[in-house]
Amino acid sequence: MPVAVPALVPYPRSVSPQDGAPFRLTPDAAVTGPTDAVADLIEAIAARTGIRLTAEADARINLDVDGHGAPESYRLRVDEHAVRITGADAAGLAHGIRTLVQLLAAGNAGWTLPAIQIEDAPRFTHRGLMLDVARHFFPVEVVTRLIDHAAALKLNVLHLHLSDDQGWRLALSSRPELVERAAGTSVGGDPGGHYTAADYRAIIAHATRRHMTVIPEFDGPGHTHAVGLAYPELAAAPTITPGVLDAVREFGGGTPAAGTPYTGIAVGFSSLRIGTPEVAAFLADVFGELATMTPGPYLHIGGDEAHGTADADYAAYIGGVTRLVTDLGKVPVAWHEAGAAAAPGTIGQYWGFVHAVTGTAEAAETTARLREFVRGGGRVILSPADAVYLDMKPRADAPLGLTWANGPTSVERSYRWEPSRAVPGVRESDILGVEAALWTETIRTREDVDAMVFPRLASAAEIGWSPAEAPERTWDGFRTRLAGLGPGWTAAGIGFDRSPEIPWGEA
Ligand code: TNX
Repeated sequence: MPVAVPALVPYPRSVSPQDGAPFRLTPDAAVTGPTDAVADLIEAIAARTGIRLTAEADARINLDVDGHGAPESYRLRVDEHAVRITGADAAGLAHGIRTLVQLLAAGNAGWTLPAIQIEDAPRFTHRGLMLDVARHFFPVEVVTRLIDHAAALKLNVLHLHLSDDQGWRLALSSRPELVERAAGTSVGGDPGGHYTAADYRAIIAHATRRHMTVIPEFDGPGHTHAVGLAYPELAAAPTITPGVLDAVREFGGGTPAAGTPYTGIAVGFSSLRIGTPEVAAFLADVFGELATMTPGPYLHIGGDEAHGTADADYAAYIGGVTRLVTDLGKVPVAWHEAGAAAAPGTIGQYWGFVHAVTGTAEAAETTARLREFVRGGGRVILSPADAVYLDMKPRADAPLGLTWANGPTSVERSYRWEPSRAVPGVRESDILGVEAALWTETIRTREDVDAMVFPRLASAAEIGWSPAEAPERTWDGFRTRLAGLGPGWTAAGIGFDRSPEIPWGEA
């Protein structure tokens, strides 16, 4: 009997269940194809089922790459006798393998795959996850594991937020004092940490194996208190706004003071001393070295919440840094505030709300800024905070997380939004993609990361990958399919949030 709707997330472009018996996965099935993909499939199937296939020319599971179709697309066919996955490229083949793993079902006949034909391709080019390693630091193993689980949902970008008021997290040989003096602590006085150049290479190598691009971010001109610990002459005195005092009252951590590590969670008080030759030399060193260390096309320059920077200085900074990055041969990415000042071609990252983009003066300004990126030939990454900020509490009584983005973000809210309707005047073709973000003010451990990222990352994954209009693209359809991912997540040791919105069953 054909399976009605298989538990696939993100849902593929076209799924055709076939009549006919399922494929029984037995240890003698064997697999053939490109070496990396064969190894990937063997590992993924072993992790899920305990069955370790062998690589043999005469195999019943065939993998190949044929160069036909959109980037990252694939075709998958299963019948009683054989499985074939054909990728347009190596990334497409890897996505097909992830789909195959989601199709595996355990029953009386052991592990089987339903007879099925799937044709699939992503809706958006950019499907990302941002991890803030500045508010709390996470070691390489946590990051590589997250890469694996994000790639399983067909994400293809890892954005690392590598610096903030609380710490600088990447060693640079041009500026060794940054990690010597500004990486020792995290929010709440927790231990800090940093990546060596070798660690950074290891993260990139792992991401590359998973067909993911790493985008590193050095945030400025705000979010730079830590820079002043290493180089006092580069930092302006903290600007203590009423908003900063409110945050100090609500969350503690003390008032930021120059030269002292900051362990609270207020934002918007720090600024580089723009216009000085020292700052210009610093930025040239930092972005120059980062460009050399990073094989991917993008460098993120931050640009958010610079409340301690005068408008003219802010514009000068954004213009200068985005030109610097462009001259280094990379494409700059910036938070949406930077729109009016960024060099042509800069990608804008939107972090406003899904539903608050009309009406207020601030919303109108944000919209105008996003259009500026597009006018300059850049595109837009959508990270609406009340849908894809994974640091928002999943429920009011959840132990971890913040609530500023319009209260808690349920799984349903993380799923119910449509990119092409998020920002007036930003059309489908202006959108590079979707990126979920895990800020880590309240997130301290790998277990915390799991509990906040899963299951809501799956919503962002489906919104970034799946076609907008499909019968399965409903909240009810999604929550049922999402429940089907539970057993695989449990087998992989992911401590996901067992949200009561999802019919998890025994998984
Ligand atoms: C806003 S969104 C920030 C971050 C915080 C986050 C907490 C954005 C570009 N900036 O500095 O960590 O809220 O949710």
